[in-house]
Amino acid sequence: MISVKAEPFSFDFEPGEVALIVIDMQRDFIEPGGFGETLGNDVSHMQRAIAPTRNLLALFRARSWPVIHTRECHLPDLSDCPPAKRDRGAPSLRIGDPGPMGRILIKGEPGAEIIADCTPIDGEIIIDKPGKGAFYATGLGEQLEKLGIKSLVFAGVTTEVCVQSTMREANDRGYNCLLIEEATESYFPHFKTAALEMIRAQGGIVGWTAPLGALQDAVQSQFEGQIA
Ligand code: TIU
Repeated sequence: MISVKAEPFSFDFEPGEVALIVIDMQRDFIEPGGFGETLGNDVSHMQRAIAPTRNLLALFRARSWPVIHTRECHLPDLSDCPPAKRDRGAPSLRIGDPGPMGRILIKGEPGAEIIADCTPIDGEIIIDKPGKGAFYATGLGEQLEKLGIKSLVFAGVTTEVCVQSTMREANDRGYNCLLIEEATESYFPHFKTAALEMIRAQGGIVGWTAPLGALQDAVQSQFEGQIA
């Protein structure tokens, strides 16, 4: 058992039963000209999450623990995009429209790809999802069951939208969920702060949060002196 100094209390997990889920670290959310910017957001906020997420990926890869990447995107014919999602508001470009990184939020287009710093490596799972939550209309639940996962560590963007939605879905399915505080970002810093508080309030009503260093320390002390 590994015990992480987390909030609201220790996050304990078995090494063979943990997976990392990196939510939507895609060019469409992180780089100018993508979906995030078409909605009117300042995408520069996302930069802060990149290095911590890369370090978190390194930690899981060093131990050969499962890593899952998600991508919010839609089929080219938009058959999996509800009109209510595409038609809402007044974005500068809508889902499926051509933009500087190809069609906005469409599978296979450059904008839907994961940023270079977080590129999946062989053996890692990629889940394409049409919704904000990664369990909706995907095979994620079956994949986690097959792997015997009980605890999930989360990173990615944005904190209060796809990360929190997926944590809530996972929590309802019985997973213990830990969000790494520096490895997630919002376009609105005060929403990130509020989302972290919401997650761990009421005795961990949705899950736990911890700094990356707390997870690194816990893993290191567990395996100290052992051969990887
Ligand atoms: N707009 C926003 O904050 N987020 C999303 O639309 N998707 C994700 O969070 N990935």
